[in-house]
Amino acid sequence: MNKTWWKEAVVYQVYWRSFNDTDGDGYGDLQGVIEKLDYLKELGVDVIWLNPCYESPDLDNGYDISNYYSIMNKAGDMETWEMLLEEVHARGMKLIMDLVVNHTSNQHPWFIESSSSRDHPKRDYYIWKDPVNGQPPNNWRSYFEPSAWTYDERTGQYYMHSFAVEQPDLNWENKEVRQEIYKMMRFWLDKGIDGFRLDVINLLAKQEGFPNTDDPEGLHYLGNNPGIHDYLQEMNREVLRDYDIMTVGEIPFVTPEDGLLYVGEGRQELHTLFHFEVADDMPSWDMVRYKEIQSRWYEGLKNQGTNSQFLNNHDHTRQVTRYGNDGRYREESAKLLATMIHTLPGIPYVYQGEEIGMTGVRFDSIEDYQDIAMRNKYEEEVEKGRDPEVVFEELLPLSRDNSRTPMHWSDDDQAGFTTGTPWIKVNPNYKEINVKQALSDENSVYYYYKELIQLRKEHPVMVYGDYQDISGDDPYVYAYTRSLEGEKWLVVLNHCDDSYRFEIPSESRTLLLSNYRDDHGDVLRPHEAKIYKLRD
Ligand code: ISL
Repeated sequence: MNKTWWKEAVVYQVYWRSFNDTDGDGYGDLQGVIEKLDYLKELGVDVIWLNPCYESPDLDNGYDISNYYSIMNKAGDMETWEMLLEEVHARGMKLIMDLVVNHTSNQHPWFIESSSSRDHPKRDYYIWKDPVNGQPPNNWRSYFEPSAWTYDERTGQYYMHSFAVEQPDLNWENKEVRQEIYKMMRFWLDKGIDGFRLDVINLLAKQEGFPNTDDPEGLHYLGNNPGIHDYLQEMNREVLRDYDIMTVGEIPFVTPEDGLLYVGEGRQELHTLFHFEVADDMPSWDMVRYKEIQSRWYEGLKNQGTNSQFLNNHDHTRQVTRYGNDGRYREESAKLLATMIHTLPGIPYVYQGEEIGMTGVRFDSIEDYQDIAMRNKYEEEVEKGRDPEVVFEELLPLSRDNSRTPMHWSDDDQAGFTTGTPWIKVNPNYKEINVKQALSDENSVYYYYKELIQLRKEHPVMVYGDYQDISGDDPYVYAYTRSLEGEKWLVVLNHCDDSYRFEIPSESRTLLLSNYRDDHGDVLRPHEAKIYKLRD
């Protein structure tokens, strides 16, 4: 497999609206990102993934775009965005943008024109279908609605939306749409960005004939349909291959076999992907299942494609809460999870705040939650007559707002995030968990991340090494080797609240990094993580 800059990168995800607010409107902004670039540079990350900041009515936090060529007022303006790109590059880092082209906002001029009449030239920029016996064209639901179809009285047809009513799906069968998207992609690439994170990119192709499904709740029918690879190979031919960039596809429902079709080095489609066999399909920690997933993806992509490693993002609850221990062993657990993400095969992603061990949140009222997905689901379930309290408790753990509360910079008011009223409440534990505290504590999660990232930079074995799980079906310990050209490393992780004995191979070994700063050999302490170099 050939070596490239993006395979060796550590990516930091900036959810700008919750990152740093410099104008006191309660939303983070691009100027706020600029002011924290030295912090990110010091951490050691190479690439910044910026969530969407394009003009938008902002119903789905920027994933409902009304103008691909301008910047949302809350975030700033094009001049500030260009300054951000310049400052990122000045520090030797790279910037990838979020590309949201499965759908637009219903406020996008294209949709306003398309929905104005059946005969408008842009009518089939979107997916319009006649009612069937006065009902929606089929029984598909969407991620955020009971039906994937909304009826438009004016023109007497339904339009399709894989997400909210306000997020109509683009019709990728329409060559004009595809050319418009490729033109927009070149606009941003020609400004000098270093790639894209492609939002639900496997949903672009819809099932032929839009047939009913026997599993409306499963949503699988929305993705990986025939034609998707033709679109992505055309996108590669028309745009991507002309630039030295990184592309990472967000691909729900994908398996390793399918994944290779998207990111195989000979496929001329995308460079790498996010799969969701953990984040979407594994509600809580299951070590044996996690190991099986890791081994299956390693074997599936080995020497042909590049995976990503992450356990949280702006859509998924913070990892130390969901998959670790955010109480007594919060710091040890945060460091253990980081060790895993940064030493398993694939590009590691750091979601803002993860590097200081930020946790999920619990608000007491649905009114405190802003996420359209959670609020729509709450209404949908309560409208069925279910007890609102039961529904609320059910939705809490996986609410996307768990990971969207503002970044904790200090123990000042609003965690130093804003001088105004934050768009979403700050997690009350900011007094204890914040960057200022982390920087003053040599044993903090922050400095552990910094060491981990530095270790990866200095040792190609972490990027290109073979992987071998040596812990089998042990329910607590995950131990695996990474090997490259004679160099062999061993990672040992005790994902458990108790001490646990695990026989470490007796080969000669040097401890390179541990979250306990010393080594008790085969006796692994709660949430202990160790990286050894076994031999030169
Ligand atoms: O949020 C999820 C489950 O909690 C994910 O399934 C997510 O909805 C899905 O992966 C698609 O996410 C992407 O597209 C959405 C947007 O709301 C998400 O923020 C984005 O990451 C629509 O653009």
